[in-house]
Amino acid sequence: MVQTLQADHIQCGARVLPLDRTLIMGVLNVTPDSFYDGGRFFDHQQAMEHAERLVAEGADILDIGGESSRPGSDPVSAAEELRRVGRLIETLASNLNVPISIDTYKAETAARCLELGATMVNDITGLRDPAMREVVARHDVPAVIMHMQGEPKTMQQAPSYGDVVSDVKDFLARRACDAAAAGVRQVIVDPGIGFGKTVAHNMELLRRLQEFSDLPYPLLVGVSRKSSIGQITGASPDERLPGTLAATAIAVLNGANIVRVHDVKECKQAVQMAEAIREA
Ligand code: HH2
Repeated sequence: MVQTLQADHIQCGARVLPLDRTLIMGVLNVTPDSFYDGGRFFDHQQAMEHAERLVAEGADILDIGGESSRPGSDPVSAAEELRRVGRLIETLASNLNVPISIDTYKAETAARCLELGATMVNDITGLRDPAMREVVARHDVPAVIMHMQGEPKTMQQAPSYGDVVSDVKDFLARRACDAAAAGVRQVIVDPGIGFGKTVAHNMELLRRLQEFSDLPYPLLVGVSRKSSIGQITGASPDERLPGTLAATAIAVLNGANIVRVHDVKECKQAVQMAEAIREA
């Protein structure tokens, strides 16, 4: 089945998430080096408590990552990634009432996490690996196809586009077709703010986000505490909540269906305001 009209819900295992309002994806990184929460939730108990807090604050989905993709970061093995996130995903999936997404581009990691109870895959390489497409199709879970130019290690060296919006859209449409051809039935697309893009590219994507609405897929946007906010305002990652709220609200106003954020409670209020203004 190829999606032709934008879906009105996503189905994560037995859970159905209607898309009649913006969904909030809470971020939890079990890494020593993520740009904002690196090292904070390396301990299992702290990670559990934070996950519970994000859900209590209104997260509709939890996105669990075991490898940082910040610019300049080094990849880790699937074994190390699984060691970081496996037990946590298993515990969260059986104790929390929201879908768990695994933030990985490795088919081996995704397959194991889906067996442990995750019901969504978030792939920053846009399901580039055919083995990943096969895993997602076999488990019949939604997958986030994100756009990135280059690899995290070098992606910020000289990002360049013809027209950033059409280039990113074309990439997402092509990857979504490849995914559908492999049997993936639910695709979510993401322009990949900060992944192989200058500040100007990121701002143009956010300003022209509405142009993504002619792709027949739900749209996810992650701008939370990212370095563009720092470059514009001079704020450190710890100080970027106000910039995050502004950018997240504008993403919602311009059509984002899902926002990926570290600060669920605060972003939920920003999302509610943006939705109310959009619908007024
Ligand atoms: N951003 C990050 C990681 N994964 N996935 C999607 N779909 N969209 C994003 O914008 C996105 C993502 C980077 O943020 P974070 O996970 O907080 O940092 P790190 O990669 O350093 O762990």
